[in-house]
Amino acid sequence: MITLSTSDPAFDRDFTALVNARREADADVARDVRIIVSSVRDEGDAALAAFTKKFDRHDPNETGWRIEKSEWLAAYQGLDPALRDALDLAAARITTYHEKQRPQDSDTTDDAGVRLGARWNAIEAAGIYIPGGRAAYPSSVLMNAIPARVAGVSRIAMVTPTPDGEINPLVLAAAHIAGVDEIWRIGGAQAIAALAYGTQRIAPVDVITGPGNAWVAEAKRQLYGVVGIDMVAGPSEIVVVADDRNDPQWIAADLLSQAEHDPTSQSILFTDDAAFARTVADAVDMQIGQLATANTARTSWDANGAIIVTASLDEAIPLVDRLAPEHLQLACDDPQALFDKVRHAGSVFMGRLTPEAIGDYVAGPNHVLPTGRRARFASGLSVLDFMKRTSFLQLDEAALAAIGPAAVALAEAEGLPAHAKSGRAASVTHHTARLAL
Ligand code: HSO
Ligand code: ZN
Repeated sequence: MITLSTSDPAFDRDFTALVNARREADADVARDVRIIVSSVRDEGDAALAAFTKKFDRHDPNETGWRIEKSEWLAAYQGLDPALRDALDLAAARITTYHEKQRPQDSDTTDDAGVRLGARWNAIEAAGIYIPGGRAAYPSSVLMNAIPARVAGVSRIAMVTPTPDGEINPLVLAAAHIAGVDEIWRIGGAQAIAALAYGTQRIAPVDVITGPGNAWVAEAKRQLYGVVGIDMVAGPSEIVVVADDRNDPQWIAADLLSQAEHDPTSQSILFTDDAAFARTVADAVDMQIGQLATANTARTSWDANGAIIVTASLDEAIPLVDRLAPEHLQLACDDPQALFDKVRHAGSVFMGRLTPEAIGDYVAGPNHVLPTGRRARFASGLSVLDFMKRTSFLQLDEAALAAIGPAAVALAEAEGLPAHAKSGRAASVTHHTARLAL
């Protein structure tokens, strides 16, 4: 963990280094993924089975490729009732929030008499990647599948690795609640390739979303264009802006909530009070040892954590914008005043009583958010990621006469005579004359 102060003459240099620090693995992942992707494209299920044997240590030809719906239902019914209620509440709230994202079609006629519009349609099939093992989060099943369902996607195929053949019942229960259609026991780059190209068993999808490790992220990057993707996701991160009238134990827990995700996660505190900064640092050190996730959280906090002391909370905001964090918590009396000045953040948690963890699970907005400064240009997962827009236009004689000549002029200037001829109909007033052309 580093401590910086804006009053330090070296601050700009140190902060710039923090902003530019790379926390994402690149190494040889790209080459490995290219080999996996082309094998699955060329050989289909045979390659998929071989990679699953190698990486997940089970053979889907023996353990089964698909998990049947009866198993999902059994997993749901077997849940502890409190947990089932929690998942149901989360699903209901996420659904309500995302329903408001459904876009409006448009259809207008402008002053020239040209009818112009746009119509939204859902994509046909979505593929959702859910990691296996430790990061097998049922909350991520809800966050990915519900927007697809709300968009009106016809088929949702989920892939999830089952290392050593072991299935996570919570993930199955969440798939049941979210209305997933298929679950395949495959993971890694090979699963992304299978979804993108299709195999003998698995029909291809149109868009792939969901979190994953460096191999999954790289496979999505390589297959973008064959399919649509939500984004290339990196390790989770949180920025907390807090004054000294917060409970330091709470702020420490907020910072650790993201540090425990991954050794490459990042947690940063901005505060206008140096003494409060020290209290929070002590609280983090105290809490960290008590976590079952201590090793991950400690590595993340030691390597990537930061506490930055500013002269005022206002002074923190332009610095936050440079980080463009995935999550931003504004723990102060007037979070709105700060929020008004924020331009780049994936999701903002306002006030002292809105910890980021609530948003991870039950508040409603999506927890799949741009990381690694991508909030400069990207947004969290939404219903729109599972939809696309078709524009349409319709002209009558008067409209064609009004705007056609300009098209002809531009077509001639571009040296495209067929375009000019096509558009020239505008110069004649009777449409039968166009037919005679
Ligand atoms: N904070 C993570 C999502 C998550 N947290 C899932 C808990 N479970 C990335 O936004
Ligand atoms: Zn989280």
